[in-house]
Amino acid sequence: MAYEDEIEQKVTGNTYEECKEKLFNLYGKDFRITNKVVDFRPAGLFRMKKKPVTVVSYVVNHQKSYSADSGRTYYSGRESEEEQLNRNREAILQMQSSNNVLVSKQINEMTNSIEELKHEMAQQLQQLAVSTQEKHESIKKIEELLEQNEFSFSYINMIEEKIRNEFSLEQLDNFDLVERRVVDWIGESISIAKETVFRPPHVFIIVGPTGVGKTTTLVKLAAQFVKNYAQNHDGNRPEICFITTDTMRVGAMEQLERWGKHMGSQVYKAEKSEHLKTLYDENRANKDAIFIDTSGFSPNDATHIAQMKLLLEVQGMNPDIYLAFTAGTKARDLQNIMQNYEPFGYKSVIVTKCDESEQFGNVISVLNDKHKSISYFTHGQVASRDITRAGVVDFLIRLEGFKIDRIHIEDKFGYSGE
Ligand SMILES: Nc1nc2c(ncn2[C@@H]2O[C@H](COP(=O)(O)OP(=O)(O)O)[C@@H](O)[C@H]2O)c(=O)[nH]1
Ligand SMILES: [Mg+2]
Repeated sequence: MAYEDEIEQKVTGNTYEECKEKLFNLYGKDFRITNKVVDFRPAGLFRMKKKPVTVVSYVVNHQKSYSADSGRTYYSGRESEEEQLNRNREAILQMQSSNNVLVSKQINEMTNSIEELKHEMAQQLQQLAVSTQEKHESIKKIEELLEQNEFSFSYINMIEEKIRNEFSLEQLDNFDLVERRVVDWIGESISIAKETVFRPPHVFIIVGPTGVGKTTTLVKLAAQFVKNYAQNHDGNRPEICFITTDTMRVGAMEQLERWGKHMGSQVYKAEKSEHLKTLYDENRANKDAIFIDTSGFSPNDATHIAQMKLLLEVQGMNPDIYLAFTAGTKARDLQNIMQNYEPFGYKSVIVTKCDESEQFGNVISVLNDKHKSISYFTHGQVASRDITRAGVVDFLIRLEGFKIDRIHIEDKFGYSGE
């Protein structure tokens, strides 16, 4: 209720709280609410609904007045109606302008968020475009050819990367050019072992998993040695012998003895490192070459592998150690074999049973990955014939589906014996 000398005024809002806030913004605490009613107004698009409106009546404490620009100033006496109206108008303007600042700040923040979102979405779209980007036809074709040849996933990636780095989009359209270059890269990725210098007694050792053809290959190496020696020594035969350290396999000794007899060479058996040392010492002075056979183990049989490594350690023997594995072994298994036979310090590998395989991408990929070189291929069961010194061209001419320019690769990588 207002007293006689007081002027009752009204303020409206959606809620009572809103009205009080409006009054607080205008007068601080210097007002007194005299009445409060809730009214209903038509609202909505067609003004069908009625919306509640709170009407608050109030009086202002007249000791004080409010100036729009300087906040509170003391005022004595009653202000005229016009002054009061002006004051209220100024206050409302001030409130509006502070509201405007707030609203524009919020708009700015929203604009920034929208910009950030736009930027983020553009980035995501770009990434999506790259990941789903259609590969160039030539790259796709090369990828298919490499897969067909059983190259490993990482080898194929390496070649793709090289293609992207080396060729312009225009050059990529020329598939023959890309194909020719890829064949060159494959050739360059193959490392061929250098022939070792002949130092009698030259000791050959082949290690590797069971059944890969170690014994057969050792005999082939011996046969080849005899043949080459005779060619270089006026038809004279070299003095050679075999030593088997294979105590695991039934008939291992007999298998070798058969060959020894055939070649007119002695065959010895060594079960321990001391035996091997004694045999080596007895034969070193009068043999041109000594061929040592080993037992095969599963590549995961670390204990036996370590035992055999100890057995083969003979001071001063300085053998040529080869790791043998079959051409048809999966790339992942080859990785495992090469890793587990690493303790022998093999210089190069012999890829056996190439006659039973069509693709060699697995071998090329793993040798490249492990930085190992290859010395021989074997390709059959005939000891006097089925072994060849490895050459890059031998691998390249066996690439399936690739167009091979034989003259170009022979000029680039050297003549192949085949
Ligand atoms: N097709 C084919 N068979 C081979 C080759 N080398 C060895 N073998 C055969 O593979 C089998 C196991 O050979 P072996 O020398 O006893 O293997 P080891 O257990 O590693 O000593 C034998 O039947 C051999 O005749 C090859 O190059 N091609
Ligand atoms: Mg054997």
